[in-house]
Parts: sequence; structure tokens; C-alpha cells
Amino acid sequence: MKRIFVTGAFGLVGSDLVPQLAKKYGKKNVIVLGNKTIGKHFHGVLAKGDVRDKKTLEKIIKQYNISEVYHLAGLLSVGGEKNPDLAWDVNINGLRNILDLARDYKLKVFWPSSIAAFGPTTPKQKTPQHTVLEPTTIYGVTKLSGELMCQYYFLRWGVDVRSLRYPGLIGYQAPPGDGTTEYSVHIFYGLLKELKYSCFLKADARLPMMYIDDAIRGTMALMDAPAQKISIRTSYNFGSINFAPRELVSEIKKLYPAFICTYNPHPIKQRIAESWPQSIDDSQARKDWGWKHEYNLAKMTKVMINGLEKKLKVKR
Ligand code: AKB
Repeated sequence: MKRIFVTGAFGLVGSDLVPQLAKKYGKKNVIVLGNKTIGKHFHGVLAKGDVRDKKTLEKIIKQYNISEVYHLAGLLSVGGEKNPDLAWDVNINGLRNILDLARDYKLKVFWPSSIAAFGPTTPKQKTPQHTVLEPTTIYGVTKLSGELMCQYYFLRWGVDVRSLRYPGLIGYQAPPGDGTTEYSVHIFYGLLKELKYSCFLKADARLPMMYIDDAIRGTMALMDAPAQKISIRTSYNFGSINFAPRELVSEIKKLYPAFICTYNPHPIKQRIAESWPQSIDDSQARKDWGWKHEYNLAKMTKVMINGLEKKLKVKR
């Protein structure tokens, strides 16, 4: 049986991924990285440490006989701009530690890249798999460097590391992180808490997005695919829907007509959004390992509202 180690387990992806991994491989086979505060209330196997501390990671890998790692820990775009040194330290040194250990202990690894690896010089529509990559955020710089590091460890040492360029992910299990596309999660909290939301992007800031269930299914499918089907060892373009805040608002208004959204673009967040693609060509992922999304904007909006109403115990 696989023994799986998950870092960043309490973020947007981890909060939905860990229960799915536990369902598939058994709760005792999923080991989650936490610290003094993170994971205090987690009911499962919790190992304490920091992704920048290689010795502790190595101890955990040996103690639990780990065979597979989902290395999700990292700062996002807005958080990265607040502290570029920390973003580099966590995102790059954390990944290097995991890749070194994967090489030494023959571990299979999943690591998320992002649409942030692209930049203002990348074609914006149906952004191809192979294209110009000149990111202008520290987060994007760490994602692009990380992609190249993953490919290097694969080519040089045969490390089976797989990656997806996540678009903006939308889910309700975890609170929204410090990212740019996260307006699309905050908006649902604003809706249910006070029937209004002040959006930090312009109404027409179109970005590639995805409902979390699609992202988790795609991530697990990539990890399950036979190695010979994986032709991309940097990171796969990974797409489903794309929309602008204005379109999300009109979808929400179909269910909550009284909802009011105002637009107060934040200069840094808006600039980041404008540097990213608006839609993604993910045909390589579809061809190689059968990627297919299931959620459109309407379905995602309904599921988000239903899920968050239950979580927050509000029904308007
Ligand atoms: C962010 O906005 O920083 C992230 C991402 C697209 O990687 N959600």
C-alpha cells in the first residue's frame, strides 16, 4: 500500500485532497505535515515540521516509509509580493528539499505550478503548452524555476515528479488564500455574510478558473497515469472555465438577486491579473492522460453557494 505525505495539507487544495487520498488509500496511510498551530484539530496522522527543514522531512519520510509526496506548501501571488524573500525560501528551498529526498528515497512527487508561471509577454488567449514564460511576480518566478527544477530532476536522476499549472481554484473547505484569483472565493463569503462584496479586480478581469473537485480529480488522475503517458515534465497546462468578475456576479445574482458587488481594483492585484492568461490550451493534458473537466460556471456557483451555506450555517 502507498504511504503518502502531504505538505500544505490545510490550504485550498490540501483541504479537499487529503480526504480523497484517505478514502482511496486509508487514513493511516496519509501523513500530513503540520506545525504548532496548523493541524491542531486534524483527525489523522500528523507529523510536525517545516518544508525548509530537510532533516525533519527526511525523518518523517523514513519513519512512515513514505512512497509518494503531494508537495503543496507554498506562498501565493499576493502573499509573495508582501514578502519576496519568504516566497523564495518556502517555494524554492522547500521544493528542492522534497526533490532531493525524492531522488534519495525513490519517491513519486506531485507539485503544483500555476498560471502565474506565464507573464505579460505570453499569448493571452488559449495560452499554449510551450510558449513565452516571463513571469513578473516572485510567485511566478518560483513557479517557473520550480518547473525547470522538476524537469531537471526527472532528466538527471529519473525522479517521477508530475505537475499541473493550476488556474484560479475555487472551493469552500478552506478559507481563501493570499492570491489574486481568490476574489472568486472571497465573493461567496461576502455574499453569504452581508449580501455584498467589494472586488479587488476590475469587472472585466478575465482569468482561467476551476472548481476544486475538478482540480482534485485531475491531480489524482495525473498521479495515477502510467509514466509513459507523461510527456511533460515541467508542468501541464490545466484548464476548464474562464470568466471575469462581472460574469460570476451575474451568475450569483440568478440565485441571490439582491447581491451587490462593487469594484475597487487594487493596483498590485489588478496588475498581477493583467499579466496572466485569460484562457488556457490544455490539449496536451487531455491527449496524454485523458483530462476532462466537469464544472461550468453555473454548476460551480450553485455548488459553492450550497456548500458554503452549510459550512457557515446561513441561509438567506
Ligand atoms: C494566485 O492567484 O496567486 C493563485 C494562483 C493562480 O496560482 N490562486
